[in-house]
Amino acid sequence: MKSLFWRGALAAVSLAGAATGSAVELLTNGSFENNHAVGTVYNNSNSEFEALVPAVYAFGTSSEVDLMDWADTYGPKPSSGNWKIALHAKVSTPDVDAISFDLKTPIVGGKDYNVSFDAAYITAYDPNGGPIQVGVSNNAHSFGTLVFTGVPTLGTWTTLAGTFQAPSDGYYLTVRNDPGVPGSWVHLDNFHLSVVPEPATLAILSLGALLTLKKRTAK
Ligand SMILES: [Ca+2]
Ligand SMILES: [Ca+2]
Repeated sequence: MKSLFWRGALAAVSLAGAATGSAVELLTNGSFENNHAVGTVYNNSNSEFEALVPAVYAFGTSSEVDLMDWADTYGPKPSSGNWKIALHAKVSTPDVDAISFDLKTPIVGGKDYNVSFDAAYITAYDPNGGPIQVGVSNNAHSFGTLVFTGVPTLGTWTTLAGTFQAPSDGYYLTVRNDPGVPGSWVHLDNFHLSVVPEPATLAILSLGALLTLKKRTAK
């Protein structure tokens, strides 16, 4: 009985380890490293951007997404790898840039997800540093439902991260400037999305059940 107990306990502990271990990345090109550019290309139209960066789409009405490499002198160097992007909320119109990411597996409504990315805003041309909004969508070219908002810092990277419960199933994670804050040039890199691991408490509960079982059998 003892060996069976310890085998069960070990299984429960390894289950807990699996639950709290490294999360599976759902984005295929969240750092923009997979692209066909040879150097910085500013102000790509949505279709130009999509031709340059596989598995990432563009659909904002600003339609001028910047793809920048390590040699670019605006803002901080890419926070991951050699490439970053920048999204622009125009100064005098409500036009914003927007992108969406392909997912390895679709988002499942009701499940909890962790999202994180690095953001910095630059005042070279625009005064503001408006928030960046993240959504879940079934359409690569529409924002879908807002699930997270993060506020960038001036000139240096800050990691913006949060957890959200998916409002519905979704095939794309979407990103845009907050349309309510015009005049913002926000640099972005290092996007990650993963399912929040099942609570380790499940494993702890099963360990507790085994301990109770052991007490009973010991009597
Ligand atoms: Ca990158
Ligand atoms: Ca631009």
